Amino acid sequence: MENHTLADYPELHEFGWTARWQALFAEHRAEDRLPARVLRGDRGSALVQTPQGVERAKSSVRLLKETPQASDLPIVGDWVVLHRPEDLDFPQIEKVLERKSAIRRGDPDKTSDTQVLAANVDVIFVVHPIADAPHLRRIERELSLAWDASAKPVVVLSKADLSTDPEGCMESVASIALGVDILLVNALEKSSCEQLLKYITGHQSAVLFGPSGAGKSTIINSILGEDRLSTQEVREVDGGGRHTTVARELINIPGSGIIIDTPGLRVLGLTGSAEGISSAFSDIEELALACRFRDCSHNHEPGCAVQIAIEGSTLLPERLASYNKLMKEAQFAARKTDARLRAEEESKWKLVSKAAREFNKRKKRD
Ligand SMILES: Nc1nc2c(ncn2[C@@H]2O[C@H](COP(=O)(O)OP(=O)(O)O)[C@@H](O)[C@H]2O)c(=O)[nH]1
Ligand SMILES: [Mg+2]
Ligand SMILES: [Zn+2]
Repeated sequence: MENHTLADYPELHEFGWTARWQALFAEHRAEDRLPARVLRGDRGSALVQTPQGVERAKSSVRLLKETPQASDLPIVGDWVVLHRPEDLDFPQIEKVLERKSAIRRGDPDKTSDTQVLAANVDVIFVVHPIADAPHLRRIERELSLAWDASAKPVVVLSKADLSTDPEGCMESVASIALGVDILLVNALEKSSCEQLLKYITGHQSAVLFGPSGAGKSTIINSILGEDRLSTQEVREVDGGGRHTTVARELINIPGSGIIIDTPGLRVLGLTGSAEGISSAFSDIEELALACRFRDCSHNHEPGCAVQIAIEGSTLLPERLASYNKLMKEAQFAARKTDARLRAEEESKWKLVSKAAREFNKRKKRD
């Protein structure tokens, strides 16, 4: 499907333009319409890459009206249809082409159920520092979100140069990051960071995901060989990085692929989906197939294969606790979404029945 001899818009090729986007754009093709990729979404406008260069664009009023969910509005990585009428100062984004993947988190400010952090990525680099022992529970959470995104997760253990036992860290992460490649990286070293490039050959797109101060912006700067993105010194006292990347930004690595930088997020809420968790905890899910009861909660039911694995020390109780915690959180998020959808549905029916009552009243009068 991903055809690399695209006659149309060769200028967009290095930004990830493929046959998929060509086909989706074809429906909207018109004289003053152009395809473009969102490089950065700012409040109210977006920086987009068109076949002719970089421009600032705004979502059209119609797009805003027709998009009920904020998470469906243009976000970094999106491919969009740009309308560029001559009498307007700003090109308008008319349509967001159907995403092939999206990394989401539960939205902490409840404007919608989930917030999309980046769209149309092939690879998600879960960047995690190992200057201190890796935070396995956070990695499990990040991987659960990553597995949900229809993209390949890869764990990048950064600050390997500051670790006293990088190999040991890698081993402990390997025990919880099943089926995932793990890279040891010193973000300050170009050659070390270039390990990431083999995952995005042929102009594929990746996003860097992980806590603030992990080295995400530093990795991109090292690969580019220039200080394109601002980075922040780690505070000596608590070792925590400060928040420096405010915008999510799409960077084209010449001759390679695309990497999207994201700011570290303090709150990393799960979405209502359990699928990512199931993939991230395939060991537990597999054990559970052998539990006597299909709805086993792996607590104290007889014939629980998960508890037997814990007793036999082939599964750590912390990992089961982490799985249970994430599942519970996802179920809560799903209920919240259901409640909101129900409320919307109810208010819609209230309007409909009110309209019907008024209609009947009028009919009686006539
Ligand atoms: N020694 C060392 N320092 C690093 C490494 N990665 C990042 N840093 C430093 O950690 C700080 C935070 O990095 P930054 O790239 O801003 O993190 P971000 O928030 O994930 O983008 C900066 O001062 C970097 O120089 C690494 O692998 N080794
Ligand atoms: Mg940064
Ligand atoms: Zn069980």
